[in-house]
Amino acid sequence: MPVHTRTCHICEANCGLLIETSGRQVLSIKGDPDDPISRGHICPKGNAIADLEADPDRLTSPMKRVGNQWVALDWETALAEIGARFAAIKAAGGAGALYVGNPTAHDFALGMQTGALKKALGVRGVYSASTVDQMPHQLAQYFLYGHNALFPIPDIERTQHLVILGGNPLASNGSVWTVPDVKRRIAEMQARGGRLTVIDPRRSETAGVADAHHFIRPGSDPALLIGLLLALDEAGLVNPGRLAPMLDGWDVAWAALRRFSVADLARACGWSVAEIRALAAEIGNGVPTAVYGRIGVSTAPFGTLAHWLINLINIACGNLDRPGGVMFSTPAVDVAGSSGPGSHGRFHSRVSGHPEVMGEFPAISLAEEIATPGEGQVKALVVIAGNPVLSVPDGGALDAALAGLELMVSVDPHITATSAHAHYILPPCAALAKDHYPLLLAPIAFRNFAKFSPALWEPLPGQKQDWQVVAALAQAIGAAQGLNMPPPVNPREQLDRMLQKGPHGLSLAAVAAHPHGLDLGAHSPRLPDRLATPGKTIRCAPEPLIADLNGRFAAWLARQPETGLTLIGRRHIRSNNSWLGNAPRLAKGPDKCILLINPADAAAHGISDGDLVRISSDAGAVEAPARVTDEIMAGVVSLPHGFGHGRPGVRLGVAGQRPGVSHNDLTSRARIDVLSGTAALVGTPVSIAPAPTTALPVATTAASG
Ligand SMILES: Nc1nc2c(c(=O)[nH]1)N[C@H]1C(S)=C(S)[C@@H](COP(=O)(O)OP(=O)(O)OC[C@H]3O[C@@H](n4cnc5c(=O)[nH]c(N)nc54)[C@H](O)[C@@H]3O)O[C@H]1N2
Ligand SMILES: Nc1nc2c(c(=O)[nH]1)N[C@H]1C(S)=C(S)[C@@H](COP(=O)(O)OP(=O)(O)OC[C@H]3O[C@@H](n4cnc5c(=O)[nH]c(N)nc54)[C@H](O)[C@@H]3O)O[C@H]1N2
Ligand code: SF4
Ligand SMILES: [Mo]
Repeated sequence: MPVHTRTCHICEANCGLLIETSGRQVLSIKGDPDDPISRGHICPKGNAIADLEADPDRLTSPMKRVGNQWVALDWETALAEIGARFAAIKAAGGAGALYVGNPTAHDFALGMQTGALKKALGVRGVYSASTVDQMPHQLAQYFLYGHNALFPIPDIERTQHLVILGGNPLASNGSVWTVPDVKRRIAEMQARGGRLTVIDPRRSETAGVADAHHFIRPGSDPALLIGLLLALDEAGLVNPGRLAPMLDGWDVAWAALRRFSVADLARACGWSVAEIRALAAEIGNGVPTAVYGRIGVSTAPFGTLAHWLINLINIACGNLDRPGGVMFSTPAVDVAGSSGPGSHGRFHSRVSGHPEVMGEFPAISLAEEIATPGEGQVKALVVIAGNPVLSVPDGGALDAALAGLELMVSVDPHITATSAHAHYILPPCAALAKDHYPLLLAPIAFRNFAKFSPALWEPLPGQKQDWQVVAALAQAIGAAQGLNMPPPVNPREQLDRMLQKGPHGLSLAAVAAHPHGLDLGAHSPRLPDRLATPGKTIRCAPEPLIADLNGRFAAWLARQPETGLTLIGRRHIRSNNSWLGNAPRLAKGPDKCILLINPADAAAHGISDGDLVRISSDAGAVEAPARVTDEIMAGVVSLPHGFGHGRPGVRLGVAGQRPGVSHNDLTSRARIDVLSGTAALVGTPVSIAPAPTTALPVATTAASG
């Protein structure tokens, strides 16, 4: 039986797979030992690709909602109707909007079509999963290095000390850091005498293999990070080395930081001054060290400040652009070298005046843009590969708002909590009928690599690949308004051009000649050339960051320590946001939608292990069973996101059997990192109580929006 080499499209790790097939049936999926990057690693989600291909709930033709019935349509009719309805809405003064979800980042061909769709919809700013995710990284990099896509990547193969704040790569398989087989790589680092330090309000799976784990109060990482910088300074350990001539505003940054005292900062993050000094002494001891922060620090009220400070620590210790520290990649397609640097505040959102960031509006502002009458009110929405009702704070408000749209189109294989509101669902074919190239992921990999995986087979008759769906949708919407639309981008040709222009001078054929993947080597120092700032300097004290530090952060610090219970999330190796719950082999096993609660908090609230708990916030209330465990710090509870498939209309047979509740029925649209527009998903103030014994609906949400 044929065995195909492939890259897993599900998460950022990009593991190499060997897929054995018979006809169009998947017989087995294994990790590819000859993939130079993943070396045979696979997680349960990679195997679940077989379930995704065979999912009986996957839609196979365009669907139109008529009353509460779904009616199958052919593509031509669906696209013509959508075009005509959009043109009529536009003519009557309504605005369009576009939300782009996470799987788009894993489909290079799809991402190439969104520009045309923006043009057809007439939108300037888009909404995407980035503002519930990594936008603070991008904004900090835009300020510091002059380009939002200049991601410093931990050099795990050479580092001697990896410090992880707010990331759990053993569950997530790494993020903004393509690092397949991460558990073994951590073990290899430890075997050569290196250390792993994890800073997390939960003793996560990654903390479980760390040499040191410290709890931290949710949302307080900037206090710790400033404390570390001040302690490095006090101990005489600030030594940027060869970076020193590149630093612009270095003294300005330090002057701003020195207004804070380590004692106040320590109190705010729940550490002692001695603990901060001890970690600073380790970070500053001269061995190659990589400080890395991920979603637990990005999706927090001071996400951009946190990433600025992480970069400053790496700079202060000479670990930026140093083997074994954090390094800039040299990918086969150089996104940072061939795209615009990004932007901030060129225009603002209509209702709340949020500044655009990298051409995006905050995802939390979509609901108000739909629900608030007036000129420019969003009346038509296209969602591509997204499930914002479950993924964006205050899903209840978005749920209510979506119901009021005049036209909603979802490009999604499933009827989900979000696409259930659509007037039309345009389903793509399953993943194995699509090409794969890690266009946006290879640039954030721990090593440079390239790998092209052609589709295993053609889409079934009547089905389309995602890029074809979005290209056709853009043409239909544009044509109905009489717009002069550019022809669709041919993904293979475009990728070939990008590879040829890239720093390795490759081509699609040259990459495809290596079906297991092409290793392009470890990262090498790139500064100052790689900087995209006008004078090739690192702008250490960007004015908006200093203002945020002196304003919002200082005010927050003055209020610390705050008491009261707060909520954080978590990921499970068998999940991927909201969209793998229908794979039988991932759904089986113990219930995952469980609230973790510290024994002290459980006792204080009269909650025992296994009890159903009612969790309430300003946004709403949900109920979930409790697990009492000291793996979560006192004062913090943890509930995973991506559940809540019990909402009306959802058609996910397997996920629906244990739908769970949505974390984002508790998160608030009011808690954001103002600079980047990114939602604060961690640290939501909540109260808990044993659930009343009378049967309640699984999820209830405060009516709002
Ligand atoms: N509370 C809380 N909320 C969070 C997070 C958190 O940590 N805590 N994490 C946030 C993060 S990091 C992210 S990235 C967002 C994700 O937010 P979203 O991207 O909005 O949502 P997903 O849950 O990833 O849903 C993806 C959708 O795409 C569909 N889909 C899957 N594969 C394909 C495909 O190949 N093509 C198409 N067209 N559709 C496909 C699925 O059916 C699903 O409906 O969630 C965020 N929300
Ligand atoms: N299995 C699985 N893998 C995934 C996904 C998934 O849903 N499931 N989603 C994918 C996506 S879209 C993304 S963006 C990545 C995310 O990848 P990661 O960033 O590694 O995400 P998490 O596993 O949620 O780890 C975040 C950690 O931050 C901690 N944390 C929470 N609040 C704070 C805080 O205030 N400070 C600190 N220091 N820590 C805090 C949490 O306890 C948690 O352990 O994962 C990707 N991979
Ligand atoms: S770690 Fe990520 S890329 Fe690797 S098999 Fe699992 S889901 Fe796929
Ligand atoms: Mo994400």
